[in-house]
Amino acid sequence: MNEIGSYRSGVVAIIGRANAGKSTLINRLLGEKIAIVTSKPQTTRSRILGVLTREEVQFLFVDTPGFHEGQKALNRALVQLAEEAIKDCDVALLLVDSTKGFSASYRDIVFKLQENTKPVVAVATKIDLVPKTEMHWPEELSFSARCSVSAKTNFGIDALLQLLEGFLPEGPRYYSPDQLSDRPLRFFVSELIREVAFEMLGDEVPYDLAVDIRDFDESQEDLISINADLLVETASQKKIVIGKGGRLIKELGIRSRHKIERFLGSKIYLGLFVKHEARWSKKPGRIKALGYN
Ligand SMILES: Nc1nc2c(ncn2[C@@H]2O[C@H](COP(=O)(O)OP(=O)(O)OP(=O)(O)O)[C@@H](O)[C@H]2O)c(=O)[nH]1
Ligand SMILES: [Mg+2]
Repeated sequence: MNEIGSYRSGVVAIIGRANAGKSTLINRLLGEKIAIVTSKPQTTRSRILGVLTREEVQFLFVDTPGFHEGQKALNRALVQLAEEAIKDCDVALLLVDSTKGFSASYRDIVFKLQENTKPVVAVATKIDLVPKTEMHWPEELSFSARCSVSAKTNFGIDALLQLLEGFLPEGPRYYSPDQLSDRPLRFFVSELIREVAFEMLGDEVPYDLAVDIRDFDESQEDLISINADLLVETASQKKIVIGKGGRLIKELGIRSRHKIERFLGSKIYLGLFVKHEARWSKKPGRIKALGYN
């Protein structure tokens, strides 16, 4: 228990390689879905704030894009987001998928963390998928703490929160207790559509696909009307997303509408339009305008 008046608050950056389980963990920590999750790597494209307010502490969790190679402007921007999150946090969680272990590909992240003077907690994720063996963490990195979690079964989640509380400085309640994130609703809507597209499309198209909410109209009492463009980079990708006789885009629309209605707790109209916009993922200004920042 803290002394009266000594409220704690601070930023906890969640970092790690693509597909390590960062977004699943932030959703579990908050008890609410604020970040989309897919089985494919490089799902997250934004720094997403998730606020967890307790009586004596406010955690400002930041989900980040996974570290990955890739030379497009989009790829570089994503890695930069994760790097900035490391610099701006009070404590960093370094997530490593326990089914994969601490591979050599983590070296770059390790170097960046060593430059940083903030505490780093090593977190082995997805431990429901591995037999109970200790994760091997490299000797050269001295972590402030180590733990194992499963966002699926909830194992280790409360212990992680308790541990993190100890790393947060004294500070004010930055956000009101009912505020979950700093992003507008339309951002979450665009992400839910992207989540469906990621799972429905093969391996190539999702990485060149962006969702641009053109309008979000709440003026009607019992129906929110949303029109969104699905941007793709080539004419052939446009054909794939539309599908034979428009079947794929229709199914994508139905699945997206269900997810968005659950999220908003309201009936919605959803209009989806597939647009060929060459090179959007190579234009830093466009990437930012789409909310990937
Ligand atoms: N079994 C199991 N699967 C998990 C767990 N956490 C995440 N996953 C799965 O791992 C995959 C990747 O999860 P994400 O949360 O999207 O991973 P991420 O690190 O945010 O990925 P990027 O945004 O691409 O960097 C998804 O299929 C999740 O369902 C877990 O605790 N247990
Ligand atoms: Mg993610």
